[in-house]
Amino acid sequence: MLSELVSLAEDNAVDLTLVAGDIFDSASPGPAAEEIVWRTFLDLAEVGPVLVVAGNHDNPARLDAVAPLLERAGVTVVGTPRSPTDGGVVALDDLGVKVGMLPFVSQRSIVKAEDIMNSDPDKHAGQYEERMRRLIDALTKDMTADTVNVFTSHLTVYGGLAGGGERTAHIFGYAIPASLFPGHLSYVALGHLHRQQKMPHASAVWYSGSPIQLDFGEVADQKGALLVKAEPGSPASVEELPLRSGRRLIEIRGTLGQVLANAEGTEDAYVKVILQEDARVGLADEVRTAIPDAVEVILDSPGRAVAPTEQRQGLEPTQAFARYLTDSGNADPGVEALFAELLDEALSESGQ
Ligand SMILES: [Mn+2]
Repeated sequence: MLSELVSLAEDNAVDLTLVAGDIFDSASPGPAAEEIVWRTFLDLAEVGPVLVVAGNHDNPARLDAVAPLLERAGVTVVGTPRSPTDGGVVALDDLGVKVGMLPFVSQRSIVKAEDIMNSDPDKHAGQYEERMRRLIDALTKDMTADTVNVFTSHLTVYGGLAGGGERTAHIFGYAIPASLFPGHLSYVALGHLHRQQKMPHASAVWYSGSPIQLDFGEVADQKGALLVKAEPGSPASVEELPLRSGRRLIEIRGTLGQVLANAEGTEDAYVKVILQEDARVGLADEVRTAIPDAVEVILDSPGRAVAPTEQRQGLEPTQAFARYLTDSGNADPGVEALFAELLDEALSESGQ
C-alpha cells in the first residue's frame, strides 16, 4: 500500500505531501514498522516536501527526537505542539504555501488537572474546545491572502463518522466544531477518524481516513489518499484516489454450507466468519480448514433464553453443565466430554 501511495505521489507530481498523524500503531513501533515508514517518507521526499504531525498512537517525543535527521531529507515532523515561530507554521516559499502544524493534543495535556478536579465534565469539554480554538488561531492568524494556507492536525471534529477501528475514548471524549477552522484556509488536512470524509465547512476540511481497513468495522469503507489542488484565496478542490493494494478484510455470514460455498475468492484477505449454526465442537476448525485466513469465527445462533428448566444447584458439575447446555439449546455430548476432561485436569492440578 505504501508503494502504491508513493506511486500516486509520483504520477501526480505532487508539490508536497501531508501526513496527518497516527504514523505508527504504537508508541514503540518495531524496527520493521519503522523501516517501511522511514523508507516511504524518503521516497515521498524525492517527489516534494513531506510534512508530518503526530497522532495519538505516536510517541511525540520520539518523533521529535528523529525530526532533525528527517528534516535533512526534506521530511518535517512535528511531534509536540510548537509555537508559530518555532516550527508550528511551515512556510514553503517556493510553492507559496503556509502550513499550520498541530499534532494530537490530549485533553489531559490541554485541560489542567486542577480544572478536572474543580468542575463538571461539560465544562471540561468547553475548556478543551476554547483552548483548541486558541491553538488553531495562533497557528493560522498570520497567514495572508497571497499564500495557499493549509492547516493539518490530528483531532476529532463533531459530526465526523468513525470507521470502527479507532480507540473510542480518544475520539468522542473531546471534539471541536469545524467552525474553529478560519475561512481563509484553503485546505484543512485531518487525521484520526478512519473514514475518508469531507466535513461541513465553507472551505475544504477533509479526513483522508486510514489508508487500509484496520478492523472489521471498516469492511465497507473505500480507502485512499486525497489529491488536493489549491490556489491562494479559495477553497481547494479535492479528488479521492483509491488505494487498493492493502490486504482486504472480508466478512462472510451464513450457515456453514453457505460460508464454505463463499470461501473461494477470499484469498489474500483476512476473513471474519459469522456462523448461523447451533454451537458444536469443531465448528470453527471446519471453517479454518476451508478458510485458513479466517481470523475470527463467531456464532450468530438464534438467541435462546438461558432460564434453568429446573434447579441446577446440588448437581455434580458435569451434570449441571449438561443441564445448562440443554437449557440454552446447545446440547452436545462432545462439549460435555470436553468439559469433563477440563474439569479433571483442573481438579488434578489443584490436588483435589
Ligand atoms: Mn488517532
